Amino acid sequence: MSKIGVHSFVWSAGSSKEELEKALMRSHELGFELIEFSYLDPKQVDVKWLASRLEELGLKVAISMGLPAEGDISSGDPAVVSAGQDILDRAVALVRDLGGTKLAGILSSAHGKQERALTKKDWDTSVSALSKVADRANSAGVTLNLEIVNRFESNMLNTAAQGMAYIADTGASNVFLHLDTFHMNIEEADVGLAIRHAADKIGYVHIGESHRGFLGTGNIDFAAIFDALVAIGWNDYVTFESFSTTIVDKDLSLKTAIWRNLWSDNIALARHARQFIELGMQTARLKAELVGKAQLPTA
Ligand SMILES: [Mn+2]
Repeated sequence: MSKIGVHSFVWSAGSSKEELEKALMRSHELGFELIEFSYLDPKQVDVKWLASRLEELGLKVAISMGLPAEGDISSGDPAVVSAGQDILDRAVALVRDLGGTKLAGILSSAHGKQERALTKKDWDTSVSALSKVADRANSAGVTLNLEIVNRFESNMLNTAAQGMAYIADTGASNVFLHLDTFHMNIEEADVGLAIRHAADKIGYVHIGESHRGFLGTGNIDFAAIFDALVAIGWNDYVTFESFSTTIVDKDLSLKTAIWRNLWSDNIALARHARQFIELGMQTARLKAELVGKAQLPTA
């Protein structure tokens, strides 16, 4: 069995009690074991209620976010860096208060297309700022999982190797990579090799298709990805992420350039994704077993 999660934006981009309850129930009913929410503002959302609903349903939770320009911890403006650290601290607290352990997403710089290349000074500023957040997250039992995204969404961490260098610079033991097949498909020389190379630093995984729609209907080589995950002994969550103009989040839909309608039936989409991932992982395990087994003559 694989541990499979789903991003709540498959269900809704809203954060009213009714929308959150619907997202929880749909995820649970379709057999997902984790739900990922984009950062929820505790001023708008009853965090205690949400934590108790997660517990009742036996659902694990992860929170993801992308830093805004005004909270870019790689900025040359100390006030902006400090604002970014506050945003990250609040997200860590939310993860803890919901009973989770993982904060994921674009945590080391602003999310969005940048107009200039990153400098060494920007890198060092970010490493130093994130290290301090990681320290505090450690006491809260929360890991920081840095999403590696494509060049149009960040000018900092575009490959797993860059992410590993960044993690090494922080010297922190609770900072990991958050890999996403959609982004890896754009930037990595070889997605399977990149997963193997980063093996012991991977903390969280997004499974998404090249056009972010139904899995298997784009051009991503999922067999190679599932093979690599099995080869590194991955037994943590993989979370299905998909976007369509059916569900619009004002901010994220613009930053991720969701212009096309890839699906409208989210139940069919999620059911298919869960089966696709389960079967893909199962097939990869069967292959690994076959190649590892020498059948010798016994007589
Ligand atoms: Mn992602």
